[in-house]
Amino acid sequence: DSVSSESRGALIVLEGLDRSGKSLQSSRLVSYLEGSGHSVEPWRFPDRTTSVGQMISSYLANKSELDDRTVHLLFSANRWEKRSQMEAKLKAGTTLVVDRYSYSGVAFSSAKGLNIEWCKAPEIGLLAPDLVLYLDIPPEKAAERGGYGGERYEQLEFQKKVAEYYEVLRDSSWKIIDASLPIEEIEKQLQELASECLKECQKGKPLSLLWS
Ligand code: NYM
Ligand code: MG
Repeated sequence: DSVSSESRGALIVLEGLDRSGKSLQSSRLVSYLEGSGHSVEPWRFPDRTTSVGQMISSYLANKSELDDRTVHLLFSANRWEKRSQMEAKLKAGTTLVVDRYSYSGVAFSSAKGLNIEWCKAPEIGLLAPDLVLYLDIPPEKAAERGGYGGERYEQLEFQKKVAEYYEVLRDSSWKIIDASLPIEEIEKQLQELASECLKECQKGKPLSLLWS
């Protein structure tokens, strides 16, 4: 029969170094999409509310020590434990704006010296984003913004390595946004890119899986 299911939501991911402005832009994008009448939710990884997320959070706060590979797998597990819920929401027509995803997982762990292919492996089979918005900022400039929260990884030298791995991961589908631009300018660019993406999903673009 010709009855098509209600159109699905889009999986939109924001990536970038610490202090690149992801969190602010994510929430502004959510407000914009809501205002345009879409069903949309803000998500973030790590999701610190789960028990896995609490282990990650305490590690990031330097309150516990974990082996590098172990914590890598915890970050991945934190996405896996949310996968079915994400899929259900997307299929029900809700767009998810996600602050960090598998690319953070691979870039940060690779920057510690872990093999990049090893880092990608546990991400295989997670939902692939429909849109990756990369907020591009020179590490020095992000560091100048101050307010590094004092968590693990929030150091200039380390962030420089993370930036190199983001560059290895990025493909032609990523949208690279100059995160040094004024906030409103970035906001406008993200709105246009997200709107375009939503249209494609509404037209029936199928959900796909990482890592491809
Ligand atoms: N991070 C984040 C990882 O190392 N691996 C991951 O898979 C994810 C999602 O956690 N410095 C790192 C990047 C950040 C830190 O994230 C906490 P946030 O967005 O600052 O709460
Ligand atoms: Mg941070």
